Amino acid sequence: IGKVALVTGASAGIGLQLLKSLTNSGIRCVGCARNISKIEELSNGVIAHRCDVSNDTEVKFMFEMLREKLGGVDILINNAGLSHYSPLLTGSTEEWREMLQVNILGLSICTREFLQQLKSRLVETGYVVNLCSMSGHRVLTDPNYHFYAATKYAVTALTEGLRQELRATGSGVKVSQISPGLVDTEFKGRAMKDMTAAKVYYESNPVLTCEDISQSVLYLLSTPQHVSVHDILMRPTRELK
Ligand code: NJP
Repeated sequence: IGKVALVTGASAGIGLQLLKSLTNSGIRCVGCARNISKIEELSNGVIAHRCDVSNDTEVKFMFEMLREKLGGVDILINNAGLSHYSPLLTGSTEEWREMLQVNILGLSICTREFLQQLKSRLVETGYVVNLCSMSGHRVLTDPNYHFYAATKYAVTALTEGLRQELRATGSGVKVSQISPGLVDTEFKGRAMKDMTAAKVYYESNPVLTCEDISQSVLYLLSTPQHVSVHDILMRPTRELK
């Protein structure tokens, strides 16, 4: 399906791995993030583009630039996301706002602009993959991440909502989400600092790797047009809850 993929939040962790795996599979990749030096270091033809996904103007400009440079984008991987240690009783409004702006608004802005450029190219197929989370399906036992979980519950709603809107308009664009438990990235490192009990558990049990996630994305992209996978929910095998 398609030839050009845009991976958001591609300067670290899962996004950076996605750029490597998708490129190895013959897909032309663009990686965006606010700091693009790690993307620029990849020597595999990936295009690096500086963009804050929560900024409407920057996202619109990115899609215009990609239309001019590459003819457009066929696959959007909404991977950019963040969490703050920010309990509901004492957390800061600024941290909640940032999670809302990136995890929900950024994903929605990128999706809208992606679909509009497909429409303007008269392309009827394409793929949107949203990076959701295990925490978008069940309330975490760690109260410090309830606001983050709320943003990922929103991603679950947006994935299904988008599927329904696309089907209602007769579009052939597919949409899926991936909902992982803990993945070994800098994100995990930051989370572990704040979760003493979980830290002990995860230090002695393997968590998911970025390759596990990129393999799942490649599987989604390999499905035939008549198959719609809604969600890949994946945990480390030894995860307790
Ligand atoms: O995160 P990390 P992961 N505009 O921190 C970028 C979900 N997930 O790879 O802008 C554009 O290593 C940031 O780049 P920069 C998680 O919720 C993870 O682990 O330069 N980009 C960086 O490239 C997220 O949706 C786990 O700072 C922005 C990237 O996002 C996705 O997986 C578990 C941005 C974050 O890299 C990737 O997470 C789970 C902005 N405004 C779900 N703000 C896990 N790791 O355990 C941030 O269930 N970025």
